[in-house]
Amino acid sequence: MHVHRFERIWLVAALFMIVLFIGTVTFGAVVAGYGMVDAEGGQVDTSDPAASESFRDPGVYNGSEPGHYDVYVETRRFAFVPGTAEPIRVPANSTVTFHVASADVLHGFEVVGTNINTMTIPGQKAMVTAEFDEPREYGLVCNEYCGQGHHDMAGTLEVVPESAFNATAEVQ
Ligand SMILES: [Cu+2]
Repeated sequence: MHVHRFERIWLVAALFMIVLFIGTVTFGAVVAGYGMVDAEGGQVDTSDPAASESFRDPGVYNGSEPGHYDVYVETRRFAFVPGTAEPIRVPANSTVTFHVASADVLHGFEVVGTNINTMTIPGQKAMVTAEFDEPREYGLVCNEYCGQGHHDMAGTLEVVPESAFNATAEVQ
């Protein structure tokens, strides 16, 4: 059977792209550790996340070790609580686990400029752990379309110098 030269070139190119796409997805899942929100965080009651066993009142909490913090964030149309009305503040040189739950519909929680990025699926708590070395301000955005105010759903994460972090006032 004769296959035209151009057709052969396109066949090879298409095959190459399929292998490339499967390769990037496999790399992300196996090497880079990207994954779906799983059952690890436990379930939350969407009508009142704070009342759920696996959630707390939104805010910053001391973690299990010194230098570790747990930050509980509710995503709701169209704000992060905390994050939008008042910034989330954590000290530099810390390890922070974000526990994020939706109080209504599907939202996203992305810390701009980092690889912290998760969906917040109603009824399911999402967890992401990250280290912050340097004082810096980060933006927060929702990247799942959640309604007519979605484009306004943004917030701030402040990583402040350790000396400026008032642990007793800022940690619940
Ligand atoms: Cu949104």
